[in-house]
Amino acid sequence: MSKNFYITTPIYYPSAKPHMGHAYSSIVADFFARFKKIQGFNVFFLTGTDEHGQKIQRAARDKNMDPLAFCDEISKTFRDLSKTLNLSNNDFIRTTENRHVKSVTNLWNILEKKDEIYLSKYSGWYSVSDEAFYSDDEIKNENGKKTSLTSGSSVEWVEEESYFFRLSKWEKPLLKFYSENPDFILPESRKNEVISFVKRGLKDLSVSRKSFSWGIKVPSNSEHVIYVWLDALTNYISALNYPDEKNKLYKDFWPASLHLIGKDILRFHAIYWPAFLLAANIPLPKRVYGHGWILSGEEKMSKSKDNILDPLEIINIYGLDPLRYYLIKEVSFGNDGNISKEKLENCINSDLANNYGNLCQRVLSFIEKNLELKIPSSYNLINDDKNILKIYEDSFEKIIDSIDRQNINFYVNFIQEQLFSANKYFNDQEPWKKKDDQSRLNTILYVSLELIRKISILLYPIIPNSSLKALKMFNIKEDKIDFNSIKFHENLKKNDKLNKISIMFKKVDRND
Ligand code: ME8
Repeated sequence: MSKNFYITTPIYYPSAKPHMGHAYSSIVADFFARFKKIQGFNVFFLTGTDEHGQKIQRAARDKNMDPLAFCDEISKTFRDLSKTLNLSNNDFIRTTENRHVKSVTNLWNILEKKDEIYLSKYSGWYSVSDEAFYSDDEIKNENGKKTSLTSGSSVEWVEEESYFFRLSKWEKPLLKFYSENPDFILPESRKNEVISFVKRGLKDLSVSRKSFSWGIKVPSNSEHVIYVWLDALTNYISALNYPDEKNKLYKDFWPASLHLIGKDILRFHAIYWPAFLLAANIPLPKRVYGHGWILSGEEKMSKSKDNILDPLEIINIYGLDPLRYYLIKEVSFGNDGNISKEKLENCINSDLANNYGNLCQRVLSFIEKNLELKIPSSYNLINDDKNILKIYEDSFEKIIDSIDRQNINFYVNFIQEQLFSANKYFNDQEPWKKKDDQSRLNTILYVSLELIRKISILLYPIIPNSSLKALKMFNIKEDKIDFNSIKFHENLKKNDKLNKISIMFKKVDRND
């Protein structure tokens, strides 16, 4: 099995500053990247900004700015956000970079040379907000305004000379690919939507525009710019130095392990992208996962609806790790979810401060008082101890499997159950009553420490800063975190001095 793992987020439009939806995709991608890293994989994690096309050109024009200067400014806010969110991304790609322009131009040339692209005329509906073409049956009439049935964004009529990609030709090969690779599109329900869409028949796709100039020029005809989605999707290979297919990054990481996206852009990733790649004879990514939306009230949050939640505001009030924990735990992965202040505060007070932070402090201060802050020198496991430790051995493969199917819900439930059990264990074993049975006391404390170590490792991909704070107790540094070690119980070095740790989570005072 390949020990390389390549994960991507969508590259975001820098038409406005980032919002909670963007933060959500990035945080979840970071969760997977960090998990695979501690599992021992060589991980490449990519994010970035999608800077060409009419949407960006218009946004820049509205601000009276040159499109590149406009993108420079807003792309930076996305790059800054990736730092604020503590993302472990290896690269941040901008589609205005030379490396990307070279890669897209090369892909276009291949497609044109293989006669996969031809010149004709497009007439139909176009949504600048979605940068998508829609057919008549995908449009509705709303108060005299034509809008897309799926996204609700307004569409305009476009009639112009355009290059077309022979998408129709790839209908059968795509269906064959989906059936031979049943896990290519997840979750299952989204896969079925894609398959039915393809089965209804694919029309050739317009892949160039002539009526504006902000884009990568068609190499053989500078009157046209390449359709922004053909441009944008290619970022996933540009970042690996495509077209240099012999270089190490490309060889190690293509095909991608996981394109993590929102369900709004599934069609582009699960139909167009594999079709372009099939046509260019480039291997297809292994998985496209379309997650749900963060809603604001009942609606998808988006700039055009003016109902944006700003991740920075939440982070300033509550801190980063609580937000990461909340988004990963409370949004049932794959489905839509809401941000609720009350639920977020519950997560902080109950899960993080009480069940996790307090457990760490309680065990540590007990050991400080009774064992001079040292890891017990011996232990002698009885059934109660063996049972609670064994859960980690028994669930080990299931945890990995759940991550490999993007079943975050299983992972999060497992941690919650283990936090509950660890607290229950410490309470039920009543170490404070075992002061005259040193052997039993040592064993209870050793097991409690082991549980804290294992749970902190499991929490690392979700709340890396807080987990590292807890692991500092054992002097475990970030590069030494090993997920595989959770199934072994003899990790702690007897008699080693533990470090005291500072308070991990501040409870929210509900009367504030
Ligand atoms: O579509 N809830 O960029 P974009 C959850 N540039 N996730 C959300 C969200 C919400 N309310 N709103 C946005 C584009 N997202 C293209 C992508 S990729 C080659 C090109 C997340 O800025 C989600 O991942 O509109 C969604 O797919 C993405 O941001 C769209 O970002």
